[in-house]
Amino acid sequence: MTEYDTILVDTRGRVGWITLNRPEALNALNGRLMHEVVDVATRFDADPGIGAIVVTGSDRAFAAGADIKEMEDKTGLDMVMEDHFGGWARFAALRTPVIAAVAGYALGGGCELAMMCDIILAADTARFGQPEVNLGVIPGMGGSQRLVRAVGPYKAADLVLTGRMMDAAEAERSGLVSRVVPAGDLLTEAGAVAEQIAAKSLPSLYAATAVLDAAQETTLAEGLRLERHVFASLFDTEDQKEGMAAFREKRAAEFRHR
Ligand code: CO8
Repeated sequence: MTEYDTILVDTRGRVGWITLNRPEALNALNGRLMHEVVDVATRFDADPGIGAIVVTGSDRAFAAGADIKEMEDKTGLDMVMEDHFGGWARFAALRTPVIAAVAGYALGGGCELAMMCDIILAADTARFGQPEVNLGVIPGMGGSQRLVRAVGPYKAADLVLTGRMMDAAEAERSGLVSRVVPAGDLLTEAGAVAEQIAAKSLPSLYAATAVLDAAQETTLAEGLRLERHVFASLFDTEDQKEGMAAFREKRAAEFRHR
């Protein structure tokens, strides 16, 4: 596999692991890291041998935001022309389920990266925030939009306008975090959840992430129509026949596509 400078990459069974690895900058997301994450995530997404992806950081930081030192001297035009956003948009559109395993700081772009994932598992040490207002800017990788959908408009405004951090317990209460676990168990737990997901039929996983994503941006009526179509389409897969036959025969399903 390709060598990467800013991330560590591993495959364990059907789970692809991406570990952000810029310890000198608390895993700040620079352009290189974006390209590397997107490159490997796209490869995992195209590989039928991978049924789930885990993205994690270090004990100290999932990611402390976009790289401020890299951005500092840019113009607005630079941000657009150098496409500082496009890679992350591709990451957010992955069809393979992605789990963010967050310990320590998930701030700014780090919090936004976690919100691009399907499930957020947090260590009890995790701290989430959108501190961009302290830098004279606002969230730029989806924070103002995904956070509102995740925690509601008032909690989101509290975080975006004050720039304060919230701990794992508050993040779980607010609905941002799927589960909180002791820091020492984070990777084991993330691996277990990822393996549980990766054992399912890939077409149903891809269908599920597509309709869940659609729920974030469509009306209820439109979302229900989409769900019905996608639900019906899965009845043309071998895995649906196998899954339902296995239920009737009281045995574990042997999905072909996994
Ligand atoms: N960018 C660059 N370097 C960083 C960043 C960052 N976001 N965060 C930390 N670092 C560096 C520090 O500069 C320091 O480096 P050095 O030792 O060379 O001085 C090293 O990491 C360790 O950091 P600290 O010494 O500051 O560690 P502390 O434990 O004292 O503090 C904090 C930890 C509280 C996390 C602190 O580092 C901090 O406040 N970091 C910045 C958090 C922040 O403001 N994040 C938002 C950034 S803006 C953003 O994310 C916008 C996203 C949209 C961009 C869209 C285009 C890509």
